[in-house]
Amino acid sequence: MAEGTVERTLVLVKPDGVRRGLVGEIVGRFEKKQLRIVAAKLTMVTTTTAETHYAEHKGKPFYPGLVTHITSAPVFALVLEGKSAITIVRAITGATNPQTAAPGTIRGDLALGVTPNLIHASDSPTSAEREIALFFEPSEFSQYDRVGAEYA
Ligand code: IDP
Ligand code: MG
Repeated sequence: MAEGTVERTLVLVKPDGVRRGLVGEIVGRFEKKQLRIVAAKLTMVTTTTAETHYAEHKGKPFYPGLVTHITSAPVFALVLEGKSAITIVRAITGATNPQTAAPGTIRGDLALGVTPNLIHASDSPTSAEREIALFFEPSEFSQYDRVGAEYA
């Protein structure tokens, strides 16, 4: 089986996750998978940033509620790095609708509502690059070796 290439992906623990006290639970699942946290912060998303971040959804019925939700309280933003990180993080996150997301995934285990579905995770290398640049400056990144770095 081919080893994946090292990727970076943006994760946002959405306001529902922060307000429910699930930052540790969510980040912990990614840490245990041996992905490396290379940047992280608690931050308010401005309406301008929300509209840029979710531009692909503009015009959809759920878009106004999505922008309202993501700007309603802080998000915990982090960049995770590892082999095939984008695909792995999406798999651990689970399907968009928590009511059909598989048990064992974060949304499947912990969420019920569709807009408040706990997490944003980049869906492609192009999205990841754009989204990481929207939330983080280059100076906010750290470099270090994880224990078990040979796998990650
Ligand atoms: P994703 O977060 O799994 O990538 P997207 O289709 O990119 O899902 O949608 C972005 C976000 O918009 C979702 O995470 C969810 O919060 C919200 N959303 C998507 N579809 C619906 C819907 O049908 N009703 C309400 N909210 C939705
Ligand atoms: Mg998406």
